[in-house]
Amino acid sequence: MKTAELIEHHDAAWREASGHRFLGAVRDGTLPERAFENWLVQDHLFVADGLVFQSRLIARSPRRDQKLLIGGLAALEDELGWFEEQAARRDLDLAADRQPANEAYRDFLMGLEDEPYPVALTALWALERAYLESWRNAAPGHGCYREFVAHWTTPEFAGYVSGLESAADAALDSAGPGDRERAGDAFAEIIRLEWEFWEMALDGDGA
Ligand code: HMH
Repeated sequence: MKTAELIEHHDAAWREASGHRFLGAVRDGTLPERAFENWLVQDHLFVADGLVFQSRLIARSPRRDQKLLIGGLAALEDELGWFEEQAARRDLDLAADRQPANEAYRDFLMGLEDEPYPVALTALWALERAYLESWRNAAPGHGCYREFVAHWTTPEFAGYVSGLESAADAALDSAGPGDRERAGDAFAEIIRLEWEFWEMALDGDGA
């Protein structure tokens, strides 16, 4: 299955994750600030873990994907800086522990290191695409959330996600049926973890 078919095949779960009520609350302004800040601190940890995952993926990527993935890695490092600025502005302590859903997500990403490249790349595409789609569903965002929504829905980010889509399609094209099936399983798991991550942000801090 190729990337577009994966989304179609998991349509209901895809829409539940990328249309989670957290995002509706960002859009209409009913999201408690504490829930947003809880999410911000946890997502900073997630991005730090993502940077490790992506670094290791680059080490085994084919020549044709190096530029794309290295560009994405540099963007993740920028993103960490951006989270740090936002946290400083809001006086948030970033030295928090991972909440269980975040820990489970990290464990899954680390486990992908033992999976074939097309499987891990499909997972990377899926998590970035889900993130883009989620923030699009929160657009334009209410009040103080607007700048965040704008930040995660830029044309540059959308361009990166379509680059990942082409790369994942190329990798899946040359993969055997077993690897394709594992890529489908990884996609389903990413969608589940994305849903749990939003859920965690709402539950995790008294919201
Ligand atoms: C939970 N998924 C989550 N956080 C992110 N920052 C991304 C995806 C995109 O990097």
